[in-house]
Amino acid sequence: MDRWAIMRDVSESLSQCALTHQDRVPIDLDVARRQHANYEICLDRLGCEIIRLPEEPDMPDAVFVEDTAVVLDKIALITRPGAASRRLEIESVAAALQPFRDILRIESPGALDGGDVLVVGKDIYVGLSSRTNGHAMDQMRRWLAPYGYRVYSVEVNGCLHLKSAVTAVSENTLLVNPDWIDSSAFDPYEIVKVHPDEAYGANGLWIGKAVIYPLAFPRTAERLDKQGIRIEFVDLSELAKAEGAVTCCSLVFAKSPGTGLN
Ligand code: CIR
Repeated sequence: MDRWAIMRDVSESLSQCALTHQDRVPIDLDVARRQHANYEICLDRLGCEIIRLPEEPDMPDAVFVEDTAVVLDKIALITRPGAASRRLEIESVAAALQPFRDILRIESPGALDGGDVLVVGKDIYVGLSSRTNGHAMDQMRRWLAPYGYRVYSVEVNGCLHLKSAVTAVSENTLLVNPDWIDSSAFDPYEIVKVHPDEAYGANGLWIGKAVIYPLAFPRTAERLDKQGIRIEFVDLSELAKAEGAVTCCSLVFAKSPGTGLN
């Protein structure tokens, strides 16, 4: 097991989650919990030791731990989520990260959701979205420069987060929905575009040997397969109704900083 993965159990209040681009539809909590458990098994299979935080019954979106922190080699940046309803989620995640990384924090008036942060090596792309603002990006640029990171901004339109529109699926390949971002920002990388019928298909979780990817997007999965990318399928249909995707449900980071593991 060479990575940690912080996860949090699904909240019983999930059906009261924040929604921005989707209509509210009934969520089957039992199915959501089962799917979440299968996702955990998948992480375990890919070499992640799970740190499971207890359910937060009064925080509907707390299962989406990705939004509360950005974990880098030496430091963890605790976010200040753009939705005020989510700001109580951060302290327990900060406490869980404390033993492993030095902690930095986004400060007001900065607002940042981890879902808006794409880290590719030393390049950090920050989505300017309804949840993340320029103040947060400026703070990141200032604080992360001494660690050798370059921080770039990317406008996000039409979806919740930058990582709804682009994720890394290998060291040099990005999976992109070009309708929601200007993909020329990512010219140095090989680009795989989502199938036009699968707008939400740009979110995959790359963990070394494989990409954890939703069953819901078979045509995009075919494109990844053609690129030689190994896929571990998961069904996250219930969490998708809460506008969640694959990356949002965990914070994955290397146990030994500096080993270059993503
Ligand atoms: C929210 O609106 O904050 C949640 N319902 C969904 C958050 C999904 N997080 C992510 O994509 N990183």
